[in-house]
Amino acid sequence: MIKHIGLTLALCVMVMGVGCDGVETVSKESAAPEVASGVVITIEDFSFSPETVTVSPGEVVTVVNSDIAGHSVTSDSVGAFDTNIISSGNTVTFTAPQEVGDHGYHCTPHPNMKGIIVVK
Ligand SMILES: [Cu+2]
Repeated sequence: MIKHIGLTLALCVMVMGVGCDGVETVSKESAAPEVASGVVITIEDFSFSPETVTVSPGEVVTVVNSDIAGHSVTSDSVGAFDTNIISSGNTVTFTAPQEVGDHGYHCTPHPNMKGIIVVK
């Protein structure tokens, strides 16, 4: 199940260059896996690096999964943002919330993995 979702996501990113609306990918405009100069969160050794990032409202955040396992960046507040499972070695983007403040997030399969998106 989890592997299947990851594969589907990977295929969508590679083939279509856009997010999969069906699996609730937040970014709808530019999900191309290009590591821009913007904010990048790297996942390694079952943790987010850096754990706290500061962004502008609606800024695109790139997530690079350099770990051996699949992980997600999922807002603690349900529905704010969710990358779904990012397979090992994959890169995705999502759009930060418009709402100013601290937005905690976690990894769905590993709830002990936590981070904060600070929007200001
Ligand atoms: Cu994880």
